[in-house]
Amino acid sequence: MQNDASVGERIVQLLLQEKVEAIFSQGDLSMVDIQKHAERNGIAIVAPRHEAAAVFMASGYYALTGRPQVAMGAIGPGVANLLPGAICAAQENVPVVLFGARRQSASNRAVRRDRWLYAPMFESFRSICKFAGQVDHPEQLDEIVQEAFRRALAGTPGPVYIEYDYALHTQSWSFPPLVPPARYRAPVQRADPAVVQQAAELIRTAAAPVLLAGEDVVRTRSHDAFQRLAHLLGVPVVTTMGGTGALVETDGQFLFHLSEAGRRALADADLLIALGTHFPEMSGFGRLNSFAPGNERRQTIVLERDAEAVGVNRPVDLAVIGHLPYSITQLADALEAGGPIARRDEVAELRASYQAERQALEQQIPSTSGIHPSRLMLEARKAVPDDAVIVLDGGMTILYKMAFFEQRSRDFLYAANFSHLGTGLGYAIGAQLATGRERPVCLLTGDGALGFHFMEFETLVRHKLPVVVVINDDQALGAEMAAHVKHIGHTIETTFSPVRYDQIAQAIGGYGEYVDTITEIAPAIGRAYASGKPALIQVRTDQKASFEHAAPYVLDLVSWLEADPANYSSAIPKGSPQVNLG
Ligand SMILES: Cc1ncc(C[n+]2csc(CCOP(=O)(O)OP(=O)(O)O)c2C)c(N)n1
Repeated sequence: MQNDASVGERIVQLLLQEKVEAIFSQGDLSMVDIQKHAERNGIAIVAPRHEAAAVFMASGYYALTGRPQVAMGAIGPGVANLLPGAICAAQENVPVVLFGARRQSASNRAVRRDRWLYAPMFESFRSICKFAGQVDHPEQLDEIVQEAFRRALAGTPGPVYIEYDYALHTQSWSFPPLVPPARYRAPVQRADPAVVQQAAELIRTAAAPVLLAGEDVVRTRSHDAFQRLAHLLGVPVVTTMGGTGALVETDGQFLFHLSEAGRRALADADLLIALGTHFPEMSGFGRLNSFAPGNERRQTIVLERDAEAVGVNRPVDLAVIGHLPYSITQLADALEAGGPIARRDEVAELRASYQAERQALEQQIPSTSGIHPSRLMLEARKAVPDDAVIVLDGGMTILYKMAFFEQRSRDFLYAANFSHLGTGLGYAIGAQLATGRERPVCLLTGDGALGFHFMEFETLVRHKLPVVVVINDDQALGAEMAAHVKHIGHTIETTFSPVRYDQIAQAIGGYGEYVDTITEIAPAIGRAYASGKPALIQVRTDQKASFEHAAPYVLDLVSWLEADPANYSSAIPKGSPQVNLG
């Protein structure tokens, strides 16, 4: 049966089939028909104040649901502003479906200068997205949207871009019957049982396996399956940064991979079982830094959905290709079917020494005249509910979080590969929308990071999203200061004037408090949650903390700059000006 509809309505029909629940876009004439039909069909429409943040919001929504959402920009500059968000989504392997309105097709190809609301952007998006398609005629629409979802979700996920002639989108066309997603893209696949069996045997014969959980465990919502596997094996568990939350850090098997205990577990391991990770640089590609000792004699199994990602960052011995919720369960089933598994006694001892190490780190927090950011994290941990979604943004703030703010919930959002500052508020908005307003969400952020998209606080207020923002306000780009002090002797453009973000939050309609004593941090965060409003707790911290005392693990994390042979600067003799990394 033919289906007479406008192009905008047809786009919405195609999105509904893909279970899209939110479109992040401002109201605009160039997408008016899409918005009209989206609203009629119960798709939430949430406007960002900057279109890059729309992409971050869609990414946050995906992180909590595993389902791609849509971001759109107004014709011309609105589309241009999507670009940085798209670049970040590509690096974070996030499937966001981007729609960009474009001037009428004839005008697009005309020889003209200085056109209004026009820039050629297709090639820019095509160079960074997994797919980019142009709709010049209604008949092309279905296949382009289908290809966009197919490519966004196949293999390693990523953003896709659909550009459409804006004059077209209000026009009607007689469309063919809708084809359901199951008929135009392959369902997720189970792993080959024979390979799963091989993996189970390798694990059974290993003396000391270690589990490494990556971002895909979290993104595919495989927490239960992973926890079952981890508890079945009773071996140490480390996670990549993006895999934070795969196993809560209160679990007796969790060790931070840069801690002494984590390093010891890795050094002793004869088998690394890596799940849903490409071995990111921040985790030493799975072979450098804490993964280096014993690496040559260690075997590696990967559970991965994308065959193309296997063996790139480090060699592997066995690849189990399949959708993680299936493959992890298949592996756990195969292990269970093989009879009881010998427990490793060292885990309890490693965990005890890990906890002692964390306590020692707390004792080593220097006393500073202002609040040390480490203390901020310890105090925040007391007041942020255990089940809160934790969103992170900033520079040094990241390290303070890792060392002093224990991850007690399964949900953690951070641009772990690209480290794109300014993602935090958008991620938090998407996460809060996806989980509903009852679930606590906390954004821990540097003041620099917050500044990139601070007006999104108004988006929180407009949509009554009770995110609690906690600012590590050192009035600086803290992470940049050490290099400046060391290299220049002073800092250039790394500090900010004092800003009362709490008062701005109040003026926008949220809850705000300014805190400059340690004992007030936790009560203020408690009051923020009790307010039920979007809230902002501004904690004034010591500016010098970031460069006078190195944050825990900072040297390990930056050591990748020197450790990777692919980084040719390490071939230049140390001390020469070119390699002064600050
Ligand atoms: C969009 C973007 N711009 C610049 C950087 C480089 N950068 C990394 S950390 C950092 C400082 C961040 O400052 P802040 O958010 O205040 O956190 P702090 O280091 O003080 O904890 C900068 C500028 C980046 N990662 N992303």
